[in-house]
Amino acid sequence: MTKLALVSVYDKEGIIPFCEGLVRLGYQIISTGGTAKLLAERGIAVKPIDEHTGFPEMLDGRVKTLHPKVHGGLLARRDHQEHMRAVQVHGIELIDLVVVNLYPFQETIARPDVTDELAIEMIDIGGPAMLRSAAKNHEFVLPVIDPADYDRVLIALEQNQVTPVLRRELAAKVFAATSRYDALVADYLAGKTKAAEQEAKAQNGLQARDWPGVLHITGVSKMALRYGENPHQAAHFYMEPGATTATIARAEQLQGKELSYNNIQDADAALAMLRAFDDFEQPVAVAVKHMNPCGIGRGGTIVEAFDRAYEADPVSIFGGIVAVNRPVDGALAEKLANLFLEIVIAPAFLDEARAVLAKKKNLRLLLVDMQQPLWSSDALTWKRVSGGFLVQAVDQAASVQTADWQVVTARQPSAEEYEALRFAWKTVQFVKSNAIVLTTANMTLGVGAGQMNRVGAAEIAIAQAGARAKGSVLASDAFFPMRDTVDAAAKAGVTAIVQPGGSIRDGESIDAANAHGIAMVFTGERHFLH
Ligand code: 93A
Repeated sequence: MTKLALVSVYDKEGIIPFCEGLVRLGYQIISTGGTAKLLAERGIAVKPIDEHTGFPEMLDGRVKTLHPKVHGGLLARRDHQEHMRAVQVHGIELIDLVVVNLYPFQETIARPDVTDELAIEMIDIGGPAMLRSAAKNHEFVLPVIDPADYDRVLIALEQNQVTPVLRRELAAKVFAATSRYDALVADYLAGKTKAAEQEAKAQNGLQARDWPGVLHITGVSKMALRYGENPHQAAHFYMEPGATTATIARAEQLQGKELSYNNIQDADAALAMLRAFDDFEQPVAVAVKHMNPCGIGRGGTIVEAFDRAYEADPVSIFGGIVAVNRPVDGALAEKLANLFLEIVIAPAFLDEARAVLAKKKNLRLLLVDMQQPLWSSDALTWKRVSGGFLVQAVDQAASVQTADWQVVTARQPSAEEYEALRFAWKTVQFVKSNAIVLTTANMTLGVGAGQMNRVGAAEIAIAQAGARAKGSVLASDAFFPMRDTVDAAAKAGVTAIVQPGGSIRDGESIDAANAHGIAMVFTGERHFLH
């Protein structure tokens, strides 16, 4: 039996090749006015909707597809005898696939010349109705709302791979989109136009379907966030289809308030830092504020590691995010519950810990699989700039191989200093540039982040470490342009330094280190983080 596809799209991009593919697969296409006209012009066999329903498109197009021959064909259960008898009696043909995208209400209300009449006319009624019917009956009808899905739907049809999972995903996408559409209409009618316009702008700037071409991601799903970095910024969270439970996108939230935009960013930074210490094969705890580590500790137990992360900076951890690489037990939960924290991330929470933390209703607990890798080896990261995107490979903190390091001073680091330098070098990679950290082998002591000059970052780290700076080591994310940081470190009592090297003035910094009896190593690898 011929399969029927109902195609009615406002945004006609990509529809020609999709329909050509459907025809190749034996579909007969039924279509509404503008879409039918375009398809016919391009030589695609198409039956106009009025011929199919036996009823004209009317009321300026307000009634085109709102007809039992359409909705009966979409909603009838194929495994239901009565349904099948009813469609036969009434001459209703079954529709197998629906391709619809809606009148652009968002874009319309964002137009500077928008009138109320125009906005109201752009409230799509028939389109959402068809999509919802198809999505409800997705077991038998495939609803396609997003042009970004055309290719993979076609491939799935060609290969006979239309799985229940795909059907459900497409159906969920419909209801997510139509509910959002209705919410915008409601906002508009309620006079909340500013919010609606902002939403429209954010959507225009970030259409999921723009992404595949740029970033080779298909099937991205998105979640609306209450707002972005600040309340006046609309925001969404786009989630890659292949994301694993090792990622923030697929972390399981066990309790607490909904994640905010800043929460997601900070949690992601915390998780990346934590996982970077995998090769240390020890319990590690990190505390994060504004995507910088305020304390990182390691120890024989997770409680010891956390105590160190806390002691590193007991002030900044307030309102922060804690990530640990071992299960949270009752003892750690008690400590966490005594603090104000936004999120705790862990590979497991023991029942005793859940009971303790349940009292902190707002505290978000995220369960993350730490057995799987966080990143694939070819993972990309991107940043929006005016007029485009910058895309680059993720800076994946490789295991710290001191064998690759080059000692540039007369004095070699001692074994203990080496261990501390490894810890410091790993840490500094996760601090915003310019970055300087002071650490022992087990904890951070001072973190100087995001300064415009390097010695400024060093001064902050040294001041924070205070008396603890004596006997510590220092790491710098990029080379020293002059000797001032080495001098400041020596004055504070730092005994060893790790930095990439590579400045034309390296000689001056090496001389300074030698003069102060500091052991210094070059890694040859820079880790800017902006
Ligand atoms: O005016 S409607 O709400 N009434 C309808 O019966 C209807 N059927 C399809 N809008 C309707 N549509 C919409 O028309 C679709 O959602 C799609 O956006 C658009 C396609 O129209 P055309 O094929 O004439 O360009």
